[in-house]
Amino acid sequence: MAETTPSGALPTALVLLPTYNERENLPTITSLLLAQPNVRVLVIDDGSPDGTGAIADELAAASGGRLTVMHRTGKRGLGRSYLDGMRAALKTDADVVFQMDADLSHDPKYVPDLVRASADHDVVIGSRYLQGVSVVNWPLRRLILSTFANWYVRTVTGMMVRDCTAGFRCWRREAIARMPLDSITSDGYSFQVETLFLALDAGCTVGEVPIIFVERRVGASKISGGVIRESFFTPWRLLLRRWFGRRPAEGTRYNSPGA
Ligand SMILES: Nc1nc2c(ncn2[C@@H]2O[C@H](COP(=O)(O)OP(=O)(O)O)[C@@H](O)[C@H]2O)c(=O)[nH]1
Ligand SMILES: [Mg+2]
Repeated sequence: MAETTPSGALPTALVLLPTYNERENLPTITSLLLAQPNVRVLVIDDGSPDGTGAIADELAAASGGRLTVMHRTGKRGLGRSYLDGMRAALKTDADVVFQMDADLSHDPKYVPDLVRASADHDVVIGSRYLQGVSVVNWPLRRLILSTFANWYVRTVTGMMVRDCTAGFRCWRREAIARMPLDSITSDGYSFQVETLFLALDAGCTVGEVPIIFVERRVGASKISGGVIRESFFTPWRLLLRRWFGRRPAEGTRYNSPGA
């Protein structure tokens, strides 16, 4: 990471890594992440039946404190996991906080690119749709679904972001502190859309850097019909809340920025 913080130090990154049945992928992705200086990892496991949580504990024990594990016991969900992870991240001194899939679709080699771009933006998206379509190994059906979803979200909400449903993101911790985390209800792709929408409403600047997304080689996708249905209604729900919901006062901070 070439860029430095105002104090001259390298920015520290905390990577939030939600897992559900990722036992084959977790050791590889965490070793690639921890090979980078100034990167720490928080695995957020939802009681994976395949024992991912126990593997995460073993990796944590061997990490010298750079990898920690949150074992969630509440209702399962990607959005809920990220919200718990973001609340935990606010209590750390990390400069930036990553959202990232654990199935190696988001290559850790892009982490420095996103950190660098975070010098100019509150939120940086690892984007699949900046230079045409950079997705490898997706069936045509999935590609059409994702491209349509992005067009749909952009058209309804007016957000000028190429990849609104991307799950690879780098937030300045300070930007998360401005988010109304308790008001976020959606899961899956809608969670990505809702957080982006609220970040823009909170005055955050958003940048995108290109990545090549590679579909997982091992394990199974957890995308469900319910998640796709939710994506259809979410943009409208967000607009209605913006038009008719209670507006936060100028400069509202929802969360303490932490340590
Ligand atoms: N903690 C947690 N992680 C999840 C859940 N569902 C999916 N994930 C993780 O979220 C990431 C993306 O999920 P994936 O199934 O690959 O979604 P896809 O890439 O859209 O097909 C992976 O790291 C999954 O293990 C969940 O309910 N809880
Ligand atoms: Mg995946």
